[in-house]
Amino acid sequence: MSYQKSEHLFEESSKHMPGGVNSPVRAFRAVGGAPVFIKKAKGSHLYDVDGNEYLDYVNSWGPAILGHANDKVVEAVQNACVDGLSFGAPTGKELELAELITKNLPSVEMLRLVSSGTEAVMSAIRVARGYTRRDYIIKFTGCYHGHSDGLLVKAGSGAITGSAPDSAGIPEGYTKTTLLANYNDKESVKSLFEAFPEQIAAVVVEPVAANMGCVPPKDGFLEFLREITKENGTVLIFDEVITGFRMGLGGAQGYYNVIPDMTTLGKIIGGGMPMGMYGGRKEIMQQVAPMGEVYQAGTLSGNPIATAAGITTLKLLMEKKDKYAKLEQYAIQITDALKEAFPQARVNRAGSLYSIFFTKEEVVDFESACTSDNEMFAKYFHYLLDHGIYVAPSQYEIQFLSMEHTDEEVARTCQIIRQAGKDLA
Ligand code: KE4
Repeated sequence: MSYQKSEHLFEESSKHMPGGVNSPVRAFRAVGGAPVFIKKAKGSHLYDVDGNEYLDYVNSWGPAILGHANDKVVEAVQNACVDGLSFGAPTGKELELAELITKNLPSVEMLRLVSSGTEAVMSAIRVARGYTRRDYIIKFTGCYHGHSDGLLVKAGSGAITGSAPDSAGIPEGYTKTTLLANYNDKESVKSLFEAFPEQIAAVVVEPVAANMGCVPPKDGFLEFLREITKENGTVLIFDEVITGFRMGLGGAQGYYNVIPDMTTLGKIIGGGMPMGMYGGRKEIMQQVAPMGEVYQAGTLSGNPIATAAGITTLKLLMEKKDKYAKLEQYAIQITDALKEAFPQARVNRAGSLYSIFFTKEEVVDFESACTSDNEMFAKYFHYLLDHGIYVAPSQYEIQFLSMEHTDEEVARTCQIIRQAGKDLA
């Protein structure tokens, strides 16, 4: 494969944008080499500027669950554009999208649309603090909830592979009310509630940790979080920016049947356009301005183009709901191939979410995830890329399937993975 044009674009982009990218994980820093610059995408395929074609297992980090450039979503966006791009005034599309979200996630009795997952989680935490009149929150080491100041504490995703997990530029005061627990470790949560009685506003958690690689919740962990937060008058926030409409129409809360007080969404509900959502119990959401005293606003919140894409995406997912089982079956096929190819590695899966860790340790939290051999991951990544398979360029991400992947493409992927196991041994 030639990557010449990508390398040139990367060199030029690096003069104008930090790391040549507009989001750190895209820079391939964790795996080395220059990122491939994408020219276009359709269905399950990406096409880079050098004319290389890839089977895509990143899918824009989740939004492209229907496959890229779905004809009906593109048509909905095109039709919306000719009526105006943004009004800064309410539209019926926001109501339609809100109704679709609540229909599939009944715990979201009331919601606010925003423009990113970061904005969604940042806002949800502010509302939980306003509702409880408490300051502390609990997050889990290695979980990532966007880049708002108070949450960039031992964060996952690109915050692991870039600089130290704690970001520069955040005054200590912004994070001293952020308490850290370990994922899948009930005792670490209990001890914080004992140390901060009646002071914890919220527990925010990825119901499947997907930003330290894929780390599923141990049996009973989510149920435990539900109970201890209820006992302490603490708001349980499920950050479903990845799992929402990915693990099924009911998200992770439907998959595991554990119902949070608040939910955040992003990615899929925008169908690839900028979109986020925070919502939950009506008595909590009524705290939000202009109804209540918690302020949050956004020029492009619920804009007519992103809502058009989101509405069409969710309606299509509701029509295709039987295909979620297919996504999970593909993930089982691929993870079986990974286990066969790399018997020394650990492969985690939750629904159709999965990732490989090049470590002999069982990976159940951030500490065990960090025992992975990142150099081996980089070799694996580039082997797949050179064979036309585009997976996440970091050990601490997961793979995303689309409903456009076919039996043949998945079988070919498994064959390449098995060959990688032989060639990289
Ligand atoms: P955005 O602000 O990137 O839309 O969403 C932040 C966010 C919030 N919560 C969870 C669970 C998330 O995974 C994310 C963002 N996910 C990363 C991928 N690990 C986005 C990719 C990137 O940062 O470029």
